[in-house]
Order: sequence, then C-alpha cells, then structure tokens
Amino acid sequence: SIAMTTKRGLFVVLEGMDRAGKSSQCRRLVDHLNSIGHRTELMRFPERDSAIGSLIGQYLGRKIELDDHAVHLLFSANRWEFRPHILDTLASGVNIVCDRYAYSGIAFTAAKADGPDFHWCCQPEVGLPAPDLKIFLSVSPEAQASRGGFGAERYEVADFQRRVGEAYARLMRLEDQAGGSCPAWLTINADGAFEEVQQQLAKAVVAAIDCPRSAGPPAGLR
Ligand code: 2DT
Ligand code: MG
Repeated sequence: SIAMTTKRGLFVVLEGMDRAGKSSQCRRLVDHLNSIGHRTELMRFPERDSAIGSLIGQYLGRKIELDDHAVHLLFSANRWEFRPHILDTLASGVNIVCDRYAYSGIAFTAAKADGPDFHWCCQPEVGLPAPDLKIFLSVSPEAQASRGGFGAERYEVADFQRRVGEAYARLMRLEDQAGGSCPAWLTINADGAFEEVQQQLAKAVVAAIDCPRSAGPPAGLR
C-alpha cells in the first residue's frame, strides 16, 4: 500500500511533588513544542472537568469525605474515561504532555497512613496507555519551602508530602529494576531557575519526539 502512515504522537508524563513547578513547566513546554512545529496537547490528571473529576475536586477541596479505596478508584476511573481520547490523539500524530498520571495515583494513596496496600494501589492502573517518556521533577525540601507554602487542599501538608516523596521513590526503584537497558525514569532537578529547567525538559522531549516509534498504540501499563 502507498497509504501515508502518520507517526503516532509521543506520550510524555510529568510527575513530581507539590511546588516542583510541574503545571507551569507543562504549559510552557506545550507552547514551545507547538511553536516549533510539534503538534502537542496538554492534559492533566485529575481532569476535574468531568462528572468523575468533579467528585475528585470536591474530595480534594474537603467538601466531601470518601473511603481511601473509593477515591483511589475514582482517580483511576478519571484516567480510564480519557483513555479513548489519549489513544485517538496519539494516533492522529499529536503528542501529549500530561501533568500527573497513574504514578501520582499510586504514590498519593500509598502514602496514606493505614491506607490501601501499595500493590493494591497499582492494580486499577494496569492496562492504561503506557507513557513513552516519564519525567520526574525533583525538588528539595528547602526549595519547596522557599516557594511559599502549600495550598489549602487535602494533600497539601508537609508531612504527607514527605511520605508521597518516599512512595514515588519506591515506585521508580521498582520500575528501574523491572528490566530494560536504560532507566525507566528521567529525573530533572527543579530547584534551579524556571528557564533552565524548561530547557532541560524541552531538550529531552524533543529528542524523544524525534526517536522512531511503532505506528500502533502504546502498550498497556503493567
Ligand atoms: P493537582 O494539584 O495536580 O491538581 O493534583 N492525585 C493526583 C492523587 O491523589 N491521585 C491521582 O491519581 C492524581 C492524578 C495529587 C491534585 C492532587 O491530587 C493528587 C495532588
Ligand atoms: Mg496542586
């Protein structure tokens, strides 16, 4: 056949703790990629603009209480409801930069004292589209503190954030041990100036966009 095949889009996920500058970096990165001709869409999780996302927003804003397992499944369901959109977007050749994904889901629930078990937390994510590139924006407690306090939402508490950091570290260790010749995660230190961090990010993502990719959909998370 002489049909033109569109290279599918790259699926990039950014993770990191509060105050790492994740959302601002994601927005800037998407603008930059589009400006140099790489069509790219910004996504975020939780995506509060859906029925499921609205419940999550109410939970984070302390308007409602939910069992830890139930809210974990809502966060996961919020990703599953956007799975068709993710796959269609990538298939159309558009890249996705995603502000948080399944790794936030696992790290935040697993960080809860007396909460659901780590392995239980991983199960609802199995089968979701796997990212091609996972970037962790790390931030030191000092830089975190200097960036002016946490917000008022449920998880924005220093001690809990420390536990989230430990859960992320466990997750990344597990994935790096799972095999493959290169680390599963790229960690970028975000203590420095916004522009420096942005340059490192853009360089890594543009390199990944230029890499060969299979035309089919991404594999499922395992
Ligand atoms: P934002 O501040 O980025 O809107 O996140 N969270 C996020 C979870 O507990 N589980 C998840 O699956 C996801 C995606 C992280 C709001 C908070 O929601 C947490 C911070
Ligand atoms: Mg936040």
